[in-house]
Amino acid sequence: MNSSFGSEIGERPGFRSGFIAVLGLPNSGKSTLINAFFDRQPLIVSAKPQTSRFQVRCISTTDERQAILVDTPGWHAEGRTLGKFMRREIARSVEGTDATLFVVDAARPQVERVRYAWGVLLKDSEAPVVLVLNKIDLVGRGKLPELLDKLCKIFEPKEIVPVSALKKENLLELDRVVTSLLPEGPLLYPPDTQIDKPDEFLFGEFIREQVYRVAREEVPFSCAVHVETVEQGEASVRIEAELLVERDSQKAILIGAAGQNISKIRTLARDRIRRFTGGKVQLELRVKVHARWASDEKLLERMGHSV
Ligand SMILES: Nc1nc2c(ncn2[C@@H]2O[C@H](COP(=O)(O)OP(=O)(O)OP(=O)(O)O)[C@@H](O)[C@H]2O)c(=O)[nH]1
Ligand SMILES: [Mg+2]
Repeated sequence: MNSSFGSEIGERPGFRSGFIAVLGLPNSGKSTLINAFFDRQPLIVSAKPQTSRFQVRCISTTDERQAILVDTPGWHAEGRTLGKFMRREIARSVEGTDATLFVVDAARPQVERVRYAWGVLLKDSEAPVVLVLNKIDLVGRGKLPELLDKLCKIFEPKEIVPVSALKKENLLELDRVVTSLLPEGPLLYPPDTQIDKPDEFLFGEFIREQVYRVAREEVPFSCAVHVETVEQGEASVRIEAELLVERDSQKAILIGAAGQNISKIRTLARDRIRRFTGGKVQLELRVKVHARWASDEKLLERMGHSV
């Protein structure tokens, strides 16, 4: 057993560890589901589809197991360079995984789209698949058995678990299933690690999350955040970031009349970062037009800080 982390966790006989890819259509609640495993919400979430763009490993450690839950962008067949980049991020997550959670929105199951995504994503994977039927809080209890039965027949998953990630319903059962699917093994990350991305990435994502909340029309989808400076103080952090958009008109929307929107984004992002770090946050934002950021693979890779 691995004892290099100087902790008893992970040294017990029967300890389990491994990778769980979390897949599904956009907006099915993948990131919300992973966040529910943590006190501090490491992932960004929004009511709009196509929020997550990168593969992000979140590490949840208990006395019994270390589950590395891999968040992925919602699967979408179309899209230019960014779409291709996102599909590659998903494909990377499926490789070498110990199990897959395929999240389906109970309120909008979209069976045909799920069937297509399932076929494409899992064609080379031998890992067991758990169908997580999420958002059951939005569906009448009477309708649930029929829906579960239907999905079971179509997809024949190893297990099917109805949950509400938002209301934290039935998550203990999901945890039990996840744990049972992990192989016995040592800690793969130090037990206090929660996410395998650097701070710049997290801060950039927390800023981007607020763009989804504040900006209208297509602006959030056309916006990327490039964190230029992170200066860590004793109990504070100073962050400078650029918000990249593709057109002048989007820049105008993002800034808003008399700077209203950007100042709202800044306040919300500062609070979100503060909730995560627990310290003081100084945040400076600039909006810049970069017509081709979404087709600049190198820039996308840098923003995703692939590890
Ligand atoms: N009512 C309800 N809403 C949920 C639940 N889980 C997630 N949501 C909402 O669904 C929306 C999408 O959630 P996300 O976690 O961002 O979904 P995602 O699958 O990560 O989306 P992408 O990253 O765009 O693929 C948000 O508004 C969530 O609050 C749930 O169990 N019940
Ligand atoms: Mg997401």
